[in-house]
Amino acid sequence: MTVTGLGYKAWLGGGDAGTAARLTAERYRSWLKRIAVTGAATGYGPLETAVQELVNGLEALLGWQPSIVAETEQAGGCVLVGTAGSSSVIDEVLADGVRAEGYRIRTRSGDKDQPCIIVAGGDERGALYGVFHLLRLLRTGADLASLNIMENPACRLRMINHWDNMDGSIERGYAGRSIFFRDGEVLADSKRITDYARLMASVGINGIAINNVNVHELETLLITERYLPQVARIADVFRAYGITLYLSINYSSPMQLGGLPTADPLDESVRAWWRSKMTDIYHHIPDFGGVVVKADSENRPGPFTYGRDHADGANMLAEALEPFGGLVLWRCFVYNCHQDWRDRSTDRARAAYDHFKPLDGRFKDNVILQIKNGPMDFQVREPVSPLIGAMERTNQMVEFQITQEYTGQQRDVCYLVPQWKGVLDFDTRCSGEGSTVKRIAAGEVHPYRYSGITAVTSIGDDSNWTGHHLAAANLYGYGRLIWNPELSAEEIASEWLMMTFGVSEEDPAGAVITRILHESWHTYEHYTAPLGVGWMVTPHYHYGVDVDGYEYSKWGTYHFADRDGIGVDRTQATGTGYTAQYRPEVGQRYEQLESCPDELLLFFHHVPYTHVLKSGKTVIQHIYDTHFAGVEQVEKWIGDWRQLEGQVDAERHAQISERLQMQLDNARQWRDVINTYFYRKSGIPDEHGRLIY
Ligand code: GCV
Repeated sequence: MTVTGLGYKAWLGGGDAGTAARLTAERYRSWLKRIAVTGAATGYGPLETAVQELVNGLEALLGWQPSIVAETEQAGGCVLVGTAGSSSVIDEVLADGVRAEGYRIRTRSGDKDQPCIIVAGGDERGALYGVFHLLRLLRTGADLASLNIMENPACRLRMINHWDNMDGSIERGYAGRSIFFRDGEVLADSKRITDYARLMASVGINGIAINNVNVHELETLLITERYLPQVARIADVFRAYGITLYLSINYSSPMQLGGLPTADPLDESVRAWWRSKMTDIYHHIPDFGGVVVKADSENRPGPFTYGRDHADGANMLAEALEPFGGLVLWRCFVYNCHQDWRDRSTDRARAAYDHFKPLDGRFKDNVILQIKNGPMDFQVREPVSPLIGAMERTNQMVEFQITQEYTGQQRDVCYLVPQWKGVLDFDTRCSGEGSTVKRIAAGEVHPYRYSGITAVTSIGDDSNWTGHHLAAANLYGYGRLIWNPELSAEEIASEWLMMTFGVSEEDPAGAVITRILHESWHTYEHYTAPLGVGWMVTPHYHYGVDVDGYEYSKWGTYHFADRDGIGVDRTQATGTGYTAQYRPEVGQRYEQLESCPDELLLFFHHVPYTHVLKSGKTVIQHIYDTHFAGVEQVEKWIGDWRQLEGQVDAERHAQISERLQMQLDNARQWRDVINTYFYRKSGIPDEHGRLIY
């Protein structure tokens, strides 16, 4: 398996050849000849890493190795990197406003010919993020003459979840095998882990859970002496990049590992077992972040077995972690996965809110509920989960999915940043107007002790990390967006493009890539499941079309299409009552057909095929039109991409061509199956007489 190439360098070097050709190195030489460092040596690492990254980055971009000088010698032509309290120069630059993990970058123009750039971190992580920012400025060709940038991360917890198993497989992974595990062993010495940590730190990620939330037999052992020493070595690598390591745990570990007859959270022997287990873990990893828990969900063990609830379960772990400052990230993806489609009173969308809302105030303050962005499961279009912001006295974090489980599996392009932005900008009204998801995640709406955002990652050991080269835009974009939710999807794409391909949107190649990215989410939505209904995918695999694949199964994911109409009635008036889980201002918008947005119509309402949308089209004509349009869009991309042969490096050009072709096959199949299915169900022909099989 090759681990070189431009895809491997991703946004930290993939575009450097192009960028270096554009940069006039001389222009930068006067600023970047030397590096001085000042900061408390904590042994923690990120400050040392920051300097190393700067040295390497300058060498790659500008072709020279800056010398490292002591701060006292620091004069012009120098980058001074330091942390709060380490020198008067740094403290003066930090002044007010820079918080933990934040930074300020300022050009000091004292000596005109030999100016100096100061990167002042609120702490070591802040200094590292500041250095990555400076390198980003270079990679995007910015002028350094009068920098005065202050950044603080919006959220405290900025995490990544891996769904990696110890045999090396990745649940919902589409880019090769795990970089952490292989054949039951931990790959503690792999250089890839360092390279991965670099990529993640460069976009501000500060916590990573390395194993799947479905914790199987072998993974249960990760918290034992057999594996903890190796896991600790991964934690060492992460630490140098300011990343805290977390593990997913098996709720029934006291039985499986400890030989206890029960895992009842109120049983004193179980509580003692966890306390002692946490002591062991912290012995190996003194800054262990804590545990991610999927309990009583999709057949995983949990407190329900003992007649206890989620608060009992989470609090028991929280108590054991508390002395060490560890956290419990308790997932809210809990629903009845043994449903009967004929029973219309059970609605999977209601489950998270129904389970957790009544428990508000009962969780300890080192428990954080981890809530998927939508009430179902990462569909191409879903409303925002009504649980987000609904619990005032319980810490929360939002969970996104970068891995494209339901959005094309990194064979189809689907730039997800616009989708995530829609979620973050959504006003829940939970505490009056302006209670947006991004403010809730930032802990600004309710006084959460901990809050933030996490996401299931998309990487594996493929040489380009994400399978599809363009899928790396999602990984980059996720980090940038949760650091600063005010960035636009366009700004993020533009940075990524320049850093990864060394071109801007002005270049022909950049223009095509940008257009494909920005059109991709809607295109994917167009040729797949219409108007928010979701789920018409091949069961289990979740790629490719199967309209009724889940329709009569136990998973609670129905579209209820019949000869008269389609959609799920989730209204209070006649349906499952799900709309009542939102604040009235929001719920009423969805409840009423007139105000429900078209793109979510079938999520909330069952309507006849002849129902007229706000767009003026009938539902059935919308289905036909979008499915034809989606395929045409992909055909257009293929034509545009072909024109770029010779303008994008051959390896990336060929791979993207190949994937676009797969996408076209997928889109055509979806179009034909969906259109035929609904033509047969409704008996209504396409107004434009196009070919429907
Ligand atoms: C890790 C969906 C996915 C599962 C995943 C689960 C979860 O059901 O298909 O692969 O399990 O979500 O988020 O726990």
